[in-house]
Amino acid sequence: MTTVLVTGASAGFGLAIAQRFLADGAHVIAAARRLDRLQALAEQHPGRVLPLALDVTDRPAAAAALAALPAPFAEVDVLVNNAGLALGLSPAHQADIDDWERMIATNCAGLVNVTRAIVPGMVARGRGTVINIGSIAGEVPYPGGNVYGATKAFVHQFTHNLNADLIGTGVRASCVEPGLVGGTEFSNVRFHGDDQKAASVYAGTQPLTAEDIADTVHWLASRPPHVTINAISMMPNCQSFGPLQIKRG
Ligand code: NDP
Ligand code: 8X3
Repeated sequence: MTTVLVTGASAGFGLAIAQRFLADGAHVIAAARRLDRLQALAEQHPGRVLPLALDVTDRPAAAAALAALPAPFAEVDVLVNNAGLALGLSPAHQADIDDWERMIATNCAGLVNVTRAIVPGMVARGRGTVINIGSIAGEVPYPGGNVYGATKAFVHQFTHNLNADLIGTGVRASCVEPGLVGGTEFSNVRFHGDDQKAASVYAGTQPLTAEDIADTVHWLASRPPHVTINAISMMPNCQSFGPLQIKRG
């Protein structure tokens, strides 16, 4: 039986990813700060979900909780580092530095905290898949993307460097880098609860869905053990790249 740890499983991609693996019969450790939501998921799948109250930015607490996983959840086969957020869309010279600090703490330090706690067990068992949720923002700069994009570039490069270290261990890492995805709390969080501004991001578009991301993550985890997919970049058809900017005069 496969055991999957999903961070940020209380909403959006993380919830869809947990549900996708549960549909396949897996055991899922559903981790996030909002425990009530995780408990609701656990009630729908008796005995197969471990709801885990986890703030990925709290390294000592995260390390303790992940070192004490009970059977049958103790041996993680698939780690999905999904917990993350964007905060604000202001230009760098006007952005809130507290927002910057929280993005770095969550998207970079938090992801590293969980990875460092889980990967040694995978190496000892000689098998495991780490799937990190990056973003198109880690590849393509856009105005206001500043620190958010930089944190996702970190996720991209950390994934590749993990594979450099893990060669020959049976453990592999992948980075999924989506563009516009609707139906999650991402933009509500980015705009600090401004629902109207959040909804305007998706107006007139057909964005990707959390289920599209969950399918991709599930596909990655189900590749044969000799296959490593380093990264997947994905966007809806309604999104593409723009030109570089030139300021004249
Ligand atoms: P949501 O806001 O819907 O979900 C984010 C999840 O992360 C929540 O479950 C939240 O749970 C959890 N989380 C946030 N901070 C912490 C923390 N400190 N510790 C533990 N869990 C935390 O966003 P999405 O599902 O849209 O985004 C998921 C990931 O995908 C993020 O990394 C995001 O950057 C990335 N992404 C999103 C895209 C999009 O357009 N939606 C596109 C590309 C990438 P709780 O609050 O309960 O702790
Ligand atoms: C989320 C995608 O383009 O809003 O990572 O940064 S974008």
